[in-house]
Amino acid sequence: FAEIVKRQGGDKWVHAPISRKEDSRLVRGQGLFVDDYKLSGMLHMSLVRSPYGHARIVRIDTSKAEALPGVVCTLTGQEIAAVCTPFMQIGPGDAQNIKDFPMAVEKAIYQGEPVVAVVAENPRIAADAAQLVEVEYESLPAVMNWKSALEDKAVLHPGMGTNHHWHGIYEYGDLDQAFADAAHVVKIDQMDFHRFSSTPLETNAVVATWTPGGGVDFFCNNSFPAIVIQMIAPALGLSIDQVRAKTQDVGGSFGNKIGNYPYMTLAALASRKSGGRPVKWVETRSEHMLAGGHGSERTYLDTEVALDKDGVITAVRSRHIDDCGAYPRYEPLGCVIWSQVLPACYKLRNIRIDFNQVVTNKGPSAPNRGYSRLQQLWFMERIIDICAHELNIPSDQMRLNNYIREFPYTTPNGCVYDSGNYPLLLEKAKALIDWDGWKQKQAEARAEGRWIGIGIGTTLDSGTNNFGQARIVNPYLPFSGNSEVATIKLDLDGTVVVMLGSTPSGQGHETTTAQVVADELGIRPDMVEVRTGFDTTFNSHGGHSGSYASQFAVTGLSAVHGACQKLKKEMKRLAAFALEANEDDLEFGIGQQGPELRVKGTDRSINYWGLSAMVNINTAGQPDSIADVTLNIRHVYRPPFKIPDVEKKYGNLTLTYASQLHIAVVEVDRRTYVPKILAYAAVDDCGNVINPKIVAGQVHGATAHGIGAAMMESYIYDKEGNLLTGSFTDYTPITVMNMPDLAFGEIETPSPFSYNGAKGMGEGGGAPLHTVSAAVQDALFDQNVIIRNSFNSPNTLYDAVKRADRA
Ligand code: MCN
Repeated sequence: FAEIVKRQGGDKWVHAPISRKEDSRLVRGQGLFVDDYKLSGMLHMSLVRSPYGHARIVRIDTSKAEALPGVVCTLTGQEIAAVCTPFMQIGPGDAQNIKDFPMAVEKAIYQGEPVVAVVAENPRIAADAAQLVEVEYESLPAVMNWKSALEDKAVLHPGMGTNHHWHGIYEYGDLDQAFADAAHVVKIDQMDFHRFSSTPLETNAVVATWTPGGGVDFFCNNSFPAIVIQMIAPALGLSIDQVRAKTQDVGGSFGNKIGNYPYMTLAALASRKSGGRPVKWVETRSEHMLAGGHGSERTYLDTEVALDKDGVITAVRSRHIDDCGAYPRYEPLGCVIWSQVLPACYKLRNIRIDFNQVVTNKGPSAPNRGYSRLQQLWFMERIIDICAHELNIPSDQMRLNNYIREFPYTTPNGCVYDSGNYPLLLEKAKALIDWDGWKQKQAEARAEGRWIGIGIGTTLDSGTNNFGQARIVNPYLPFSGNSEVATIKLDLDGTVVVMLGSTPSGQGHETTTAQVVADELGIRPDMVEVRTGFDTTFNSHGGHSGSYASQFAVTGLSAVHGACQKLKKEMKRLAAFALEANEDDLEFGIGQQGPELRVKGTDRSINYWGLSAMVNINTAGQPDSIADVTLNIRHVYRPPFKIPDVEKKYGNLTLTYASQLHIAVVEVDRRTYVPKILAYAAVDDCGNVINPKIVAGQVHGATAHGIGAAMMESYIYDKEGNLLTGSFTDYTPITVMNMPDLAFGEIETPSPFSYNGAKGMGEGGGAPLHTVSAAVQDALFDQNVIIRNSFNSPNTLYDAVKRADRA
C-alpha cells in the first residue's frame, strides 16, 4: 500500500496524498489537550464577568463566595493592579498608553470583561462561588461604533485621552495625476466589513503553577507561546527565563488563541495567591463567544476609483476605520499586515488609504484567520465588481483586465509577490463549476423572476515572513522577520525523532514533517516520530516560534529540511568510519534491519541502531575523527532569500503569496431573502504541494469558515453594549447541513522564495466572503442593489433591497 501511495506522489513522499499520521492518535482520544491535564493539588478558576459594556465598579463583596466550603481565594482587579503592570501593546502610537490589565480595575469596558476570579477545589464549586460574588456597578454611556468613538465624548482609556489609537496614511504613486487622466471615476458609498470570529473545537484553557523559585509554569493552548511569554513576564515582574509555557495538542486556534495571555496571567496570579497550587481555567463556549477575541470590523468611506477606458483600475483612494473593540492588542499590527496585499491581485499602482483604528465597548479584538488582510481583499474585490457593473464589463473580463501577470511582482509599497497565475485559476474554476452552463441557467431563472447570481472571489494568503514584510511599511515595528527551529535526532534505539518549534492546532504538521524527513533519509513516514509538544524553555529559539501566519510549509519545513541535512552529514561520517568506506559511496535506505546506510552496490550496511550505539553507547576508544559527531541536531531556519532594494534597507525578507479563486452560484429567495449556495468551486495555488490531502482539507475547512462568516456568523451588539448574538442559536457557525458540495481544484506555480517551492495557504478563509458578496451582488444588480456589507444575512439583504427600492 505504501508503495502505491508513494507512486501517486512520484518517487517521493512529498506530494503523496497520504493520510494524516496524527489522526489515529487524535480520533482514539489519545491527544493531550489542556483540560486532560491534571496535576496533584490542582485548583480551578472561574471568572465573574461584567454584564455591562461600560460601567464603573463601585463595590465588590467576595465574602459570601469565600465562605463557601471548597473556595480557596478570590482575586479582584484592584489586587491585580497592585502586583501586575499593564501588558505591553504590540502596536506603536497611542495604544502604548492603554492600561491593559488582565482584569477590570476601576471600570469594565466591555461586556464579559473579567471583574473577579474565584479559585476553588473543583470547577463546580468555583462556578457556584462566582455566583455569590456581589458587584455593584454604575453604568456609563457605551461607545458602540466608530462614529461615536471618534467623537471622544466618552474616552475608554483615560491614559490615551482619545479612542482613536491609530492613524496612518498609506500613499503610493501619483493619485492626482491618475485621477486627472482617468476615463472613468467610480464613487462608492460607505461599505462595512462585519465582526465575526472563529469557533475552535477547544476553547481557551490553561493550567498555571507558581513555582517555588518564584516563576510560573504554564500548560496552555496558546498558539504563539514564545511571544506571549514576552508579554506575561514583564506584566508579572518576572524575567523571561522565569516563565515557561508548554503546549501539547491544540484543538483549533485560527489565530484567536494568540490572544489568551490575559487569562494565562490571571491563572498565574491565582496560583500565586493559592500558595503555588496549580490552577486550571477552561473557558466555557459562552465566555469564548463573549470575550475570547473577535476579528475587528472595518468601515470603508469616501472610496473613489479611477479607471482607464479599457476598465483597468489606475487608482484607488479611500478612508478606512477599524473598530477594534475594547483592547486593540494585536490589531495595530494587523493593520500593518493588511498592507502587504494593498493592491490585492491587481496591477494597481496608485493608492491612498487613510487608515484609522478606534476602540469601542465591544469585546477585544484578536487575530482571526486571514488576519486583517481579508478586509482589504474584500474591499478590492467589491471595487472590481462594482466598477465592472458601472462600466458594463463582465466580472470575469474585468478581473482579466486587471490581474497581475508577471512574477516576482513588486507592489507599489514594496512587497514582492513571488509567483502565481490568476488567469489560470479563473479558467480552472470556471471549468470546474461549469460557468457557461450556469450562465445559461441564470438567464432562464431570471426570466422566471428568480434572483440568481454568479460571483468570483480572488484571494491571497501570505505565509512566512509576515513581520518582516510588515516592517517595510512600518520600520519601527519591533519585529523583523519570521524564522523557525526544528530538532532531529537518532534516539538511543535508532528511532528518528523530530521536534518542532511550534504546536499545530489541526494543520497536519506531523504528517508533512514525516514526509520531508522520509524523503531525505530514504525511509517511510511511519518510521519518523514527530513530537509537536512545544516548550518555550527547550524547543523555542526566540520570539518567532509558533503556529501562525501560514508559515509552516515554508518556514517550519525549511527548518526540518535544514536539520535533516546536518543529521545526514553526521550519520555519513559515522557510517563511513564503521563501514570503512568513502562518504560519497554511501546511500540511505531501508534494509533487512530497518533504516540503514549502505555502501552502494554492496551488502555492507549499518542500521540506525548501530549508528546510534556508536555515539550513545560504545563511545570509549572512538578515534578523534568521529569523537565530535552528534546525532541530535537543532537547526534554525532564517529566510535567506534576498529581495533587491528592500533587502538593502531591511535585511532578508521572504513572503510567499498563495492564491485562491472561488466561484459561487447563489440564489436569494425573493420572499424570505435567505441566500442559498447552489454551486461552489475553489481552486488553490500554494505552489508545490507537500500533501494534497492536507491542502484539500485546509481549503475545505477555510471555505466552510468563510461561507459561515459570509452568511451566518456576525457578532452584533445593542446600543448599551450587550452582545445579542452570544450563543449558537443566533451566532450560527456553519455545519455540514449548510456546507455546499465543493468542486475543488489545484494549480501549482512554485515559489522561487522557498526551498520546496511551497507557499503558505492555511488562511484562505477569506475567499468565500468576497465570492458570496459577489454572487449576491450579481443576483441583486437588477434590483439596483450594491452589496456594501460583508454579512449576507436575510436581514441585511432585505434592508439592501428596500433601501434600493426607496432610492
Ligand atoms: N501544506 C502543504 N503544501 C503546501 C502548503 C501547505 O502540504 N504547499 C500543508 C502544511 O504542511 C500544513 C498545512 O498545509 O500541514 C497548512 O500549512 P501553512 O499554510 O504553512 O499554514 P500553517 O501550518 O503555518 O498553519 C497556520 C494557518 C493559520 S495562520 C490559521 S489562522 C489556521 C490554518 O493554518 N488555523 C487553523 N489552518 C487551520 N486548520 C486547523 N485545523 N486549525 C486551525 O486553528
